[in-house]
Amino acid sequence: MATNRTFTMIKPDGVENDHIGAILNDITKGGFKIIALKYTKLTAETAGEFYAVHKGRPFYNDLVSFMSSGPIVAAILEKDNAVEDFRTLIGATDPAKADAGTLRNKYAKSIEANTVHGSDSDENAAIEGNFFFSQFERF
Ligand code: FUP
Repeated sequence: MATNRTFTMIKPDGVENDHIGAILNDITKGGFKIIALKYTKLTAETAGEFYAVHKGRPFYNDLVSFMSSGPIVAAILEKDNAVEDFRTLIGATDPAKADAGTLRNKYAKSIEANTVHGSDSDENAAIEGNFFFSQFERF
């Protein structure tokens, strides 16, 4: 059954390039409700934990360095079929392959600095939301 929640991050490049407002606007225009929102920063340790599934991949160390290089914005989003619809809104992992109009097509510069994270399953959406937000912040 499709969940009604997903988790997202605006990555350090999106924050550094002043795209927070535009991206949140695109997200709400896309029909998603922002139900939790936080401006924060990952450490190398917490970034490593968040991306533990990629440990051992050739890009893992660079990914952890990049994700802890500056502030990020974390959010929980609500919409029918949220996980799948948000993956459609953000586009392919490699922005060069992302469809026109998707967030990565509009704002991202490289596969590593691809501006926006979106959970890939209902299970991971719950795990990732819990990683950033306490029970009092999640509603
Ligand atoms: P996605 O689900 O689209 O965010 O992509 P993945 O879960 O496959 O990858 C997570 C992150 O690892 C990407 F957002 C960027 C980084 N990555 C690379 O830097 N190089 C790669 O070849 C693949 C992923």
